[in-house]
Amino acid sequence: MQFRKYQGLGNDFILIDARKTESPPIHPDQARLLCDRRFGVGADGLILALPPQGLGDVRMRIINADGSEAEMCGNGVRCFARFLADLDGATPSGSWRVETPAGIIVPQLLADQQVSVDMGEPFLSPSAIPTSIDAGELLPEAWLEVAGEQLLVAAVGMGNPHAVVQVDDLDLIAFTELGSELEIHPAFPARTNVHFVQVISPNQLRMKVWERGAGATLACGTGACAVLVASHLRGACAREADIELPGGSLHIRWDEANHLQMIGPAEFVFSGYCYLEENTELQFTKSIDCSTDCSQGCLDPENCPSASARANAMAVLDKFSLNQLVDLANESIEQRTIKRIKGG
Ligand code: ZDP
Repeated sequence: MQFRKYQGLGNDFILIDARKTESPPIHPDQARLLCDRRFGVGADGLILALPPQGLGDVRMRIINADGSEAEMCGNGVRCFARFLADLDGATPSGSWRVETPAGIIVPQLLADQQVSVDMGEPFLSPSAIPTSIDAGELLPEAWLEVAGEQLLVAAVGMGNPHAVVQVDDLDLIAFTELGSELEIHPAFPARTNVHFVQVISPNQLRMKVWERGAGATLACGTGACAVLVASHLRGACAREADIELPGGSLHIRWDEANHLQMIGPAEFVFSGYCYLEENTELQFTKSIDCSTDCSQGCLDPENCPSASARANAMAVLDKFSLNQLVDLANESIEQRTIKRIKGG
């Protein structure tokens, strides 16, 4: 199977073109293996291009490094646009209507490897995020105990869930402990992406990302949008800001139509081929049940499971006399084991 690797601000993805296939050619376990940085290709997630099911040009599925599925992926959708352009050439408008579980998202190619994306509207209703935190006056927000600390956590949905925590100094927080615990906090039933934000000025924010299903990553596009929304509603920044992430900067604007507009880079890294071992699930759907599938004749004589079972049975029959076989059938496993231990 051929794949191409892309990255946006160091948030990296394996992309696979499956637009000509009916069903996804990859199982989540295989995606996890491919994303592994030591046993696989290495990536924060794997993205499949699939045939559209609705009004879009193409459909995108995102599998996190841990094999879980995400509804949306901001850096991923920029990489997705670059991937489609590299495979097919850009469309005249340089944009595509991409179907995602979070709705139709429209990336557009710009100069200098940049891509802008209409990321749609933010979700602020608790059930849509989803979170059990109550919808406050402006946004769902609550003090939660996380790794022994009290954190004021805001919840924002961008198709996928985000928790936003404002801090005075990003360099002084227990990032890994807080991120990993907040990811699985019961207030977020579908788990959550976690972001810590430090306000530098009304048009400049710094953030650190702990991604659901991927851990610490260098950037998160949906997360940067969620951070801008939460920070603006908290009165900490304007409707438009540069957001500095460990992997570089994203420009985010919350426009008059309530849509988030994101601009950032997406770059090709390398392409390759991989051979995927069949996993249990795929093997299971392919395995033959002789008693039903082979009524018209053996479907796979080379690997017929009942042929080897028959051969074993014949070998046993050849080895024993009829009387020995009757004894064998009448002995319990326990008796046979005792006999074997005693060397009988
Ligand atoms: O929601 C999730 O499970 C995320 N891990 C999906 C990936 C989000 C991403 N970092 C982004 O840029 O939006 C790719």
